Amino acid sequence: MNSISQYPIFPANCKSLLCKHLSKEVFKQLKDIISPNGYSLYDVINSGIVNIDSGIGVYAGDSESYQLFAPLFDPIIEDYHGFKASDKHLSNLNPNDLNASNPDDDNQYIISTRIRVARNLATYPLGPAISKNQRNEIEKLVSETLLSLTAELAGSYYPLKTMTKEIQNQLIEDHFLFKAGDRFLEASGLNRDWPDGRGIYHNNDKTFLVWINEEDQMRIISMQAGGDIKATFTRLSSAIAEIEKNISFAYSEHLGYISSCPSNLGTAMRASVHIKLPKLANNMNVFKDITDEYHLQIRGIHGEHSETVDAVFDISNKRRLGVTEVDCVQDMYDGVVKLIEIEKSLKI
Ligand code: ADP
Ligand code: ILO
Repeated sequence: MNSISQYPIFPANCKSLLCKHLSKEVFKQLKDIISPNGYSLYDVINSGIVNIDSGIGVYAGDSESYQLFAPLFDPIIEDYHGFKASDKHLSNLNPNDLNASNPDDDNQYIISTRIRVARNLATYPLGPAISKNQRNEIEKLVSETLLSLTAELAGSYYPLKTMTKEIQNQLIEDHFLFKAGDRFLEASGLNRDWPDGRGIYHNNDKTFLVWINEEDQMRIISMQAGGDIKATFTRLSSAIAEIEKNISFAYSEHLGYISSCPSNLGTAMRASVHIKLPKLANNMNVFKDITDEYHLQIRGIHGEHSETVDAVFDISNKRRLGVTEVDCVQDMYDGVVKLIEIEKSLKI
């Protein structure tokens, strides 16, 4: 079992929510707590200690971690999501409630749309605290469930262990597969026994994909070329409903869908477009004002912590907890409509 007895020293330039909210008092209060799955304060904070440039810096090992280490998690959750310990989360995955006709019918700006949710199983600890056997059991249960899907969702499962390096690299390059060796996940314990128990399921068209046992036990993804955000959401919503017939997801009335990183709690949804905005790229202040107003995040096109290429950006919702899934997609849609309008109006 990992433990920590000394209050960690953070460098002066540390900006993570961990160093902001781990006071000496909170440290003292939590340092000897161990969750039912053997997860300690050391495990919660190690990623943020090893990676001083973390934005958040903490991971949960099980649903119980969020209660047991609440004096640290609650202020981090409130800071990131603006969601208080007394608030309740609500879910709405009904595509009929989404108001989103294609904002880019002639395909001038939006290259592709992707919407994903994270899911973990109700009856297992989260990835950072899971055993190798448990991880393998999850791989079996989830892949068997996916292989029973029909029609548009029907596809094949590809375990990482037996995948050639060439196929793996091509899937990463094409934005379908997770990368290996993420240093934030490494320090949280999420990469133990890699690549055992990990893999990807996808349908023939690669419009419906599921990552198994990466940061969360499932990342359920719907994606397609162009800007039909509603069609992408509709596919995701029906896939989730099909999977849920066989698998119970970890969910709490307060925090919604339980994820290993507190940034994904609630809807666990990231709805994004890859969008080409060369003029806004020259006017980053205007760009950032719009993304702030519409609660959006800007990423590079090779995933989190990557840089942009040729003025193509990954634009996604930032809010995930205390808002519904429909709200998340609507945030992204409304912001993208505004970005396209301003891009069209700019001279250079
Ligand atoms: P996540 O979305 O699961 O939090 P990442 O930001 O690392 O994680 O993105 C995972 C992969 O999905 C990356 O390869 C990224 O380029 C790809 N991706 C994200 N949004 C889109 C999109 N709208 N179109 C195509 N690929 C996308
Ligand atoms: N632990 C990293 C990443 C946080 C958000 N991203 C996720 C969930 N993949 C950090 O604190 O910067």
